[in-house]
Amino acid sequence: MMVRLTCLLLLFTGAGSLVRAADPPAKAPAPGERPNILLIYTDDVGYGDVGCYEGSKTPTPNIDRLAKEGIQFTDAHCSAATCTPSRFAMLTGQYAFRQKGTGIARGDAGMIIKPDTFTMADTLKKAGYATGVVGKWHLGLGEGEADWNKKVTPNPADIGFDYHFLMPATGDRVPCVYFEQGMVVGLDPADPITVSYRKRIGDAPSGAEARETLKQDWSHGHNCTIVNGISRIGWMTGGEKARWVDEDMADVFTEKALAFLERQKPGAGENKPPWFLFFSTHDIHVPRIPHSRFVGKSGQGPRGDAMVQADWCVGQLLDYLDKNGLAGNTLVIFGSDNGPVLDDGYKDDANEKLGDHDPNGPWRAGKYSLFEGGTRTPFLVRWPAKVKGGQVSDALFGQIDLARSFAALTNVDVPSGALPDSRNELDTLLGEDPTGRPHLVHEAKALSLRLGKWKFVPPGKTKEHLGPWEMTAVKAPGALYDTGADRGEQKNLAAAKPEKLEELKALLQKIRNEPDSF
Ligand code: NG6
Ligand code: CA
Repeated sequence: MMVRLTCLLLLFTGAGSLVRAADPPAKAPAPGERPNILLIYTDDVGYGDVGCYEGSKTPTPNIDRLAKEGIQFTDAHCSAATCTPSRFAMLTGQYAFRQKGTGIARGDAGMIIKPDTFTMADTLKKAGYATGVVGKWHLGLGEGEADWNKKVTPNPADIGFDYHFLMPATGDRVPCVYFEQGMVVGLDPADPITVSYRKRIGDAPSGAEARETLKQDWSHGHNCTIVNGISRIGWMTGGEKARWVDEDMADVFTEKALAFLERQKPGAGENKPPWFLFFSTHDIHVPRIPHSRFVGKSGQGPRGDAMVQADWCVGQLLDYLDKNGLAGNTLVIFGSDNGPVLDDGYKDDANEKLGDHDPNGPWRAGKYSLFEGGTRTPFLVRWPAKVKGGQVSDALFGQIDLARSFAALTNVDVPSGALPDSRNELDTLLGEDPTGRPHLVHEAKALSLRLGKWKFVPPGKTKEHLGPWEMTAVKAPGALYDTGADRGEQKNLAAAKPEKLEELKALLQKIRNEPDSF
């Protein structure tokens, strides 16, 4: 099997190019040269949801600052059109389709990234960094159906994070509690937590029964246990004092992130290693319940207000870097885990109050879709010590490449077989390579593929619009678009360019068979 695959690989890579056995040796950084890394990862934020991107009517001055002082990417992608597989791919450098069970995770899913996986966090830990993650996780915890009253393992400490403070899954899934260093925060042992995704538990009225009491009504799904006046997916009893208050969540995450940074500060005469913080906002995922000080600030209802709130969080972190003299040598990266969605299960006026704001910018469809809007998301990079501000990059970039690019940046040897689909694209990340990756897979149940500007969408059905959706049927042999000349993927060139279509199909098959970096 291996021999056959290797032969295939050699065939497809063609003359002149060699199979990548290992990364080119990274230049050893001068002492003190390695930057801190702040990876800001937002949820369901579309290309047009950030003020500096085409189509946006949302004020995000703090995020826009990253573009002004760094690089704004126009063709950067998360790996998948939903959260769990995108996060999995970014942290493991492996396309999610290679591992079963990487679809949207339940709130009681076991940890999806196995402890023996060498991750982005392991990479930076190996480089000597202090590593932390604060915010949305949605990659499972424990062995599955965890007992939340005890220490839950495995957890992010087993995949390279020294510190974690998390929302276990999503805001719309139980358990609705924070989770820090393996434990639920603020749990009263006299009021234990039980969580179930199999059957109803407890006798509290559900979101389906007590609809008139809800702070924000649901539109589809989300009608099980009510927490803080909002009904969720799944059932939960107990843990009353530990339950989060949605309105305070952005403040809580920001405070925990700043506290992590504060702990990395060297004392007088002390040396401390650089740090890596993965700051993962809940905004702008549903339920969108921003703090009262952001309500009405976007003119777009709760969805836009949640974006203003996310921007505030970014502002707090950037201010901290400024005040502590850290801005110059901190690599700040801003991204999103999938494309935009409007009605994602709650009646929060996302469609009604949209106005002329364009969440997916010029791209087609959004979250859940195989079209560009599914993964083509805002992506900004700032590192004042190394990167000139005010740049725009049209390079094809995949978040899946962050892990190996960080390895190159910090001069870490990646163990053989690790980060299998991740490429060292440090030059692209820092604005030196205007082309980027040659190709990139996009996952949304099925797989689509970009090769340069060309895009292949396989035959089958995929989501259209931003919720409520329609299903679009792509007929055999699939669709071929030129995303350069035809940004909205309107002109299917499959019949006009059958060889190009075959080239992309064959390449996708090759990548399916064998990770790209080998
Ligand atoms: C869907 C949920 C949606 C959201 C999504 C995951 C329903 C009807 N829809 O199943 O609201 O939670 O899963 O989003 O329940 S993600 O960004 O975390 O992938
Ligand atoms: Ca998401």
